[in-house]
Amino acid sequence: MDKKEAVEAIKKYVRAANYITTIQIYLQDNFLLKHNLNFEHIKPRLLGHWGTCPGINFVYGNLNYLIKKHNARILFVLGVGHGFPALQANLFLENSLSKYYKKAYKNLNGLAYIAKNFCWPYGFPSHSNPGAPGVILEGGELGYSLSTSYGAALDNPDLIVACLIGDGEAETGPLSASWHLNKFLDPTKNGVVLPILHLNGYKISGPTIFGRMSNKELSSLFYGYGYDPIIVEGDNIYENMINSLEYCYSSILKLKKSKVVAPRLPMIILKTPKGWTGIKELNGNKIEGNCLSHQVVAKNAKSDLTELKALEDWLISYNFNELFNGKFSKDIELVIPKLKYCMGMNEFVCKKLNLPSIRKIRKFYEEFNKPGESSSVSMIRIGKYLSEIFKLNNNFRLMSPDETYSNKLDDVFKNTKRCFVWPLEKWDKDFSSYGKVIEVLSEHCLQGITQGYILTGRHAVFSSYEAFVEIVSSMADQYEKFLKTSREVPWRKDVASFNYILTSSGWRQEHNGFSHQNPNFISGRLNKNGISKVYFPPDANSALVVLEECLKSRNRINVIVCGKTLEPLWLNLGEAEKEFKSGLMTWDFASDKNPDLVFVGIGDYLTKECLAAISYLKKYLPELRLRFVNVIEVSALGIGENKHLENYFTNDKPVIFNYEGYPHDIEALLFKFGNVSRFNVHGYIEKGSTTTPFDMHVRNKTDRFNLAIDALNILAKFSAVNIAKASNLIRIFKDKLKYHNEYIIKNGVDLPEVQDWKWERKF
Ligand SMILES: Cc1ncc(C[n+]2csc(CCOP(=O)(O)OP(=O)(O)O)c2C)c(N)n1
Repeated sequence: MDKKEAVEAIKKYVRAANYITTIQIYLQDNFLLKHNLNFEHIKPRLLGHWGTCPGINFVYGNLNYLIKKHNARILFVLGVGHGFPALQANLFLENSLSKYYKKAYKNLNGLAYIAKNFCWPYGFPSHSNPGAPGVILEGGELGYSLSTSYGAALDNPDLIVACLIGDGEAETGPLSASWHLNKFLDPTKNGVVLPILHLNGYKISGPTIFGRMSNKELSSLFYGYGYDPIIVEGDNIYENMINSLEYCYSSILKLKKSKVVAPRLPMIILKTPKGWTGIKELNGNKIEGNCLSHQVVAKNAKSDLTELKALEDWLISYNFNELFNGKFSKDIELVIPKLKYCMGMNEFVCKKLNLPSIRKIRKFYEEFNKPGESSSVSMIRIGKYLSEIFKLNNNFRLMSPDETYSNKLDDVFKNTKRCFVWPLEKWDKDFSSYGKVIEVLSEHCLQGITQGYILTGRHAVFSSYEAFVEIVSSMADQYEKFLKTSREVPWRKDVASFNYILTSSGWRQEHNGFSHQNPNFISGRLNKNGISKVYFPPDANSALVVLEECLKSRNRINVIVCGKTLEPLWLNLGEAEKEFKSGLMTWDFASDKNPDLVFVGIGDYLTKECLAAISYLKKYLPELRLRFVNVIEVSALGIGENKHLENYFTNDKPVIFNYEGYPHDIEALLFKFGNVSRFNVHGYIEKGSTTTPFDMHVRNKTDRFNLAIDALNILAKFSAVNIAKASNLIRIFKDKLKYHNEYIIKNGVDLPEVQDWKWERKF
């Protein structure tokens, strides 16, 4: 096919795709317009988005031609998920859709099937989704296409990811930051992302910022980001696009072979009218080339004759019967690649991750004789373990918003580096173009790149400050929806779990204070149903056990919350494994039989305060019977569903929780347990400042003294302790709190009694 023939063939392909897109939005019958269009043929609810679709069809058709010509391997990532009827039209045309939906075979019945079922109850949804072949991004919440694409390209050297970005989408914070991800992919070792910024000029109800920039401004901006931008527009847009894609492809191949610092990869800025080829004008309003074409044009077509006629004329204008007579015309087939190269056929299998054995490698963990007698730092242990994973694998990445050192994971630099393919100074430490750690100060970018990496078959850990991971809460929500829907799609393959490690928690923020205290991400994950698991390993040994299990798990979001300070070890490896299995465990070394009251610790620092409260209470009231339960995994706790929780919490005794996050997380779970008045939950109550570590607990009433006071009040109420005795002791603990306050104001550090506290009690 020469170029002229190719242009004509692609034009026909796009015409067919535009028609198939349109009938999905509007028609429930008469799909080939065999009869004059009447109200009966129109769907009762007109749903979907037209405006972006013709641009998607144009890009898809042109990419198909490129793939066909070069047998290129291209993954298509659609940013504007609301353009799904277009994507679906292309999946239908290339026949990848029928691989999973037998009724969507490429014939008249298939055409009727996809048209009727688009945006139909129990049919196809309005947005790009896991039920569509080749899709790794939902695209409903805009802004994540480019970072997801970079994640897919990482360590996938044979892949080109064509990422179609809406110009409205490009205004979002996450997308704006993602342009810089080209600094982290050396094209000689990774795949390549080809960004296509779709400048149709409009969002929902007004112009886009990019749409009002001059070509010079656009070129300068993207040149500055490190791209080689090509603007595709104008009367000869089809020829222009073929030439531009050809140029991009050859430039990519060249850069993949040449080792250069700061490789300047191509990108396309595509200018097409919004709603291109649709209704030009309706009721005196400009539609094509305006935001009025964003969603459904002529939305009264089921009841208004003028609008029905406008729709009919529009559909007739594609002259679809010339392109399809039960089969598609030869020209169209010439544009479509062999099935195995089609973009909808991209499937990724979860690669094996070799995990070092915690038990075999002594440096990861520590054994001890007595709980609390020795100490360790969870994050350092984790760093050693991750470092070993880097030694054994090439399909693993650590993502960090500039915090690998700060989060004490720098042991990983014994076996890898931070990735950077832009110029480096000789004093820049632990950087190289092949490093497996991605450090960029954008949680959004890291979230997107991790999603893309995992959904294309690899494994990753995202380590963040507890407070600032909240920045990506909404992205994580969307990702969770994607995973949830994927589970309902039988042919979707397993993917590695998305593993977060949250550290620098609100309980140890003496450098920073109030701004750095926020456990809300944890609440968000717990609010979701079942796909997220939140773990609170109480010490370094259990942190390793949890991490290993999370890395083995599939199709989940795992959140591991642990500290980076030197803290007591409570569990040997075997005990940690046992607790992990049940999600919670009574710690015998801190428990009496038939307790009067149960303490429950959730979180490493909170556990320590509980145990300290127990040791104080037992010191003053040795006859008091207490139990300590540690919860390592809240989401699996399933209070109300787990039939055996009374084995831990008794049937009727008071229970005091001391919890890492907002008390409401636990209160909501306890609601189902019945007899809730006996539960009392301490947790983060939004109090903080730049103060001592212990004072952070005191302000939120999660410290040992406030816990002890609470216990005494309750025990007195339950008649387990004599009221006078309880009052007396409460006074002692209140005095301790007063003294603590005076002491820290005078000395700037915590009381020696607090700092030097060690678990010593024998039960
Ligand atoms: C983060 C986010 N904010 C708002 C919306 C609502 N929304 C849906 S489409 C749209 C306009 C998108 O414009 P653009 O990316 O240019 O897409 P196109 O014009 O090609 O349809 C908006 C604001 C959204 N989906 N996601």
